[in-house]
Amino acid sequence: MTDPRLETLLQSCPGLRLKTEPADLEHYGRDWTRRWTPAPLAIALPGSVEEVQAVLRWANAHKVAVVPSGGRTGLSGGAVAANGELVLSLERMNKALDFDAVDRTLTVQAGMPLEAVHNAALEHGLIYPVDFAARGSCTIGGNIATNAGGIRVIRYGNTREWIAGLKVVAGNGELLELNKGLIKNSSGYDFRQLLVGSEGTLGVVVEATLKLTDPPPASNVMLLALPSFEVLMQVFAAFRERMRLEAFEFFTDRAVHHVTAHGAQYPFAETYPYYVVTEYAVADEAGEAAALAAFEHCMEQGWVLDGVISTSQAQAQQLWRLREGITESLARYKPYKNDVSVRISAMPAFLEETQALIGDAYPHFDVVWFGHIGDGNLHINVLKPDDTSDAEFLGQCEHVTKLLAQVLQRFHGSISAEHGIGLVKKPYLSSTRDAAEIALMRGVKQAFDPNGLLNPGKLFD
Ligand code: 2HG
Ligand code: ZN
Repeated sequence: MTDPRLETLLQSCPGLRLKTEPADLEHYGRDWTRRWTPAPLAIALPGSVEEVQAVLRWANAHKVAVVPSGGRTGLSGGAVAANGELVLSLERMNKALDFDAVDRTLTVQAGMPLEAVHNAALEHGLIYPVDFAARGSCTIGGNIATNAGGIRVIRYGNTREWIAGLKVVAGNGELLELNKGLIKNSSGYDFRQLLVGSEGTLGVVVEATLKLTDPPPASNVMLLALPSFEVLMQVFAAFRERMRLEAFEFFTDRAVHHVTAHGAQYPFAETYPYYVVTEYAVADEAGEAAALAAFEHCMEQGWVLDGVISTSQAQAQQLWRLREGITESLARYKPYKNDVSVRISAMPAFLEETQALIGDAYPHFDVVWFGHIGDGNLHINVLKPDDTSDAEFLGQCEHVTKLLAQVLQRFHGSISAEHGIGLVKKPYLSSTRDAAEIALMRGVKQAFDPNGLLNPGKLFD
């Protein structure tokens, strides 16, 4: 430990666990973006709320920037520490603290992995319904910081819907207890909701009281093959009208190409241009009949060319893997990611325009489309060809994102549906939020973090 500031940190917070080995600096200094070279000052691993407060008070006294850190599975650079910041990892604060059967809430420390939250809820016969592929590695604190969405938003909404209360250490080290688990609370500004999606720029979430709900009825998973992009929203409407959908996700043949090369099993004899994986409740025979009716209607219309329904849990998982395995299967191509949304009603027109834009912009690049189409959220991953340098590839992709941001602005959409702005989408924030709103955001930041030490450079400068 060479930096003298770290001695003073340990004096302010005796017993604080610190890591300074180069391998640790690299590991904790980056997220899944891999675009920036990690260069944090050190990694602090507090074991209590008091230690988090002590670290932030020390940071204010010494004007050291702090990057709050969960599972670092983010895709927007929100947890990157590339400028001598202190990484504040919540990984040791990973326990369930309290379950209340009457309130149906689970209070957990922020460093608890999402999957552990799922399991803790199930132990009480309930579910925490926000779910996505990174469940094993991401943490609930990070989910809150980005208002994470995922594959069940269509049924349950985003993380924001499930937060009954938060304990947060603000930028100056003060502990805030926000909403305290209340369902009704009309007593002024709801800072709990302000903290959700604030990307670590206003405070460090240290504890969360999560709402739980009843497990869903039994469900089936159906994989559908589609002839074109144009019919996608018609298929969605036909299914949504007839069934209780738990998920409705789409992907393209390029996604299938990569995910099957990565080990996923493909159930059809032929390949098709577009696919949907949908999960729906089948509480009784009527549920199954409705699913078949929707399928048959879509086949008759020519909107669906083929389909398979899961007959076992194992098969349901196999079908899900075709969708959930996509991000991992693309990682080695250093993809440039867009995560955009528009209102569902605007989706058909937006898809048409975006498809033309992307087709023109990247004639030689492998572009993989997938996402949460039922929420109006598209993921567009552009894969870097081996013979194009990182810088050249990034330059081209940034240029196209500028054009995409203009289209989004016209459609009143968002440049970040669920991954956050972080560093990656910072240049495009003004396509989604107008100047007056961004000015207010700066004012809020100033109020919560007067010295500008929490995750500086993320969201806006
Ligand atoms: C998903 O929906 C995640 O699988 C990741 O949001 C999306 O890799 C991506 O672009
Ligand atoms: Zn997603």
